[in-house]
Amino acid sequence: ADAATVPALVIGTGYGGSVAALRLAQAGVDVHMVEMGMAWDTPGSDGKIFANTTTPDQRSFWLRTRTKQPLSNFLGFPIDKAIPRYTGVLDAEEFSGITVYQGRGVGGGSLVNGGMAVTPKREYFSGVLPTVNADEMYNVFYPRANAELGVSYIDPAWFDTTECYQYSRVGRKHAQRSGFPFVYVPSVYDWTYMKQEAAGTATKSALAGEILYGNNHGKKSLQKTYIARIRATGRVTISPLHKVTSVAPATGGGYTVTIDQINTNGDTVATKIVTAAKVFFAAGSVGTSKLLVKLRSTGALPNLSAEVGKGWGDNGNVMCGRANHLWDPTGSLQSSIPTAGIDNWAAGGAFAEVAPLPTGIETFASFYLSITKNTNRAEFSWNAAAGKADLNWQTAWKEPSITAAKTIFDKINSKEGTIYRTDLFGTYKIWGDHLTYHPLGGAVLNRATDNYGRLLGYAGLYVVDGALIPGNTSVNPFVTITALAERNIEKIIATDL
Ligand code: FAE
Repeated sequence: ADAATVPALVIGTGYGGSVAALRLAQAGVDVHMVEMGMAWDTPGSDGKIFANTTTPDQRSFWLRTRTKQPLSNFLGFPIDKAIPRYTGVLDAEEFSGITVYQGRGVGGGSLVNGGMAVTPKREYFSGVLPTVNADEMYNVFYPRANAELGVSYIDPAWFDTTECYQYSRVGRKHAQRSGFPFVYVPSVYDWTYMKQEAAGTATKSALAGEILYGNNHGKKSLQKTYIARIRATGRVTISPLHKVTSVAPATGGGYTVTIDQINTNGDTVATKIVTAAKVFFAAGSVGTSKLLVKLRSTGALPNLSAEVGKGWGDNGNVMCGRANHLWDPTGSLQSSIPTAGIDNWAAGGAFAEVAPLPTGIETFASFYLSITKNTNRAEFSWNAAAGKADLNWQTAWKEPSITAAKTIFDKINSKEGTIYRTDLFGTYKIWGDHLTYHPLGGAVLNRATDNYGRLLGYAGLYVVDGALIPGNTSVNPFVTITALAERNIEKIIATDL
């Protein structure tokens, strides 16, 4: 392959990568973005780009022959099914003690996520990013991130009346009767569009159960925000179905980046070499950490800090369901976009989102994703024999998360005279403690990098994604990932170009 040369190469097209690419391009730098997933710009034979949660198909999962749905069971029955192996949009990446769900494609996690766009409470920020100036974040970078991402709140009057949030109103009632603060959760969903879905004047997306495998309408994924503006600069090339496998110092300066082009079976069809003056790691917490521990151990970047790979956390994610009384239905029509939560962070270390179960039938279930204070941290290491990176997280490390979540749900159950559902994650299993949607850390700010994401040991290499955040954000992470990337790239453009 002939070696092309670019001033800046960005690995990954999620939040961190999109912020970096946009700001570099606006500063006059030509950027090449490399993305292992698909472009997600072409409809399939059903006329839709993304598959529905109720009918997963090859588009739904990254290189699996069987679905691996976060809720593996319903009414005790396993619901996973065979699908063709394909470069689908949701990766359920299995490590020894945890399955880490991640988005794959141009837009990264924004393609699959729930769109909950939460800025942490300022009083908790020093616990999230202790070395970052909070005044700057809350005066400049959080507002910038919220504006660029298109974050807004649901109209409370509509929330109070619409059929599709009955499940959330049941959640509010139960929270308040037990004395817990109920809060609205901001979102990047287009609320005007959702109202049109409810009125029957627009094609349904949130109201048709679209989530996890992509939203065909309504959700402002990065494709509609940062990436649209990236394209408008005319300075950025995006290469989907290209996976970075190595980065090493180039003779004469800069870095040699090795890239495998893959087909939709995941097979390598070509290997390309690009020389880049600067390389931005934005492959997500897991992707960036795996790549960096490999490069440190295999001799490509031996001077990377011993901190690389450390400080990984699951944002304390744990799921559970409660069985409601027959007189307390949650509704057969449930918007797939959560917009409400129960805040018991101060007293119990848990923030629980009232999540939908968009099955299309009445389930009499309330379902919750809790974000909890869990201080357990895992480490990535290179397994030379297997030729892959391992993560040493243990399932038992979720115990503090379950304890924190119980401060909310044991109390609600006792007040309401209800019980936990035991049919959602297996047979007689209450807690969804086997997974996370929120991987964070592995190249922690001011430890593996300097205080702006410059990798120690190598000038011109940067981390700009969720790998910088030490394991927990107290709320859903993408607004913080975006705001931190805005802060860091502003400094890097001012001082390193
Ligand atoms: P990310 O968005 O993961 O982007 C990394 C990109 O790099 C991906 O597109 C990868 O395919 C690509 N990549 C990886 N390795 C390579 C390689 N070697 N070569 C080329 N490309 C590569 O990273 N967060 C919230 O704040 N609110 C929510 O409601 C929410 N819901 C979620 C629901 C689900 C089901 C999931 C999975 C996540 C959810 N998240 C949510 C988490 C959020 O999407 C995640 O924190 C961010 O997407 C992480 O952003 P990064 O920029 O770190």
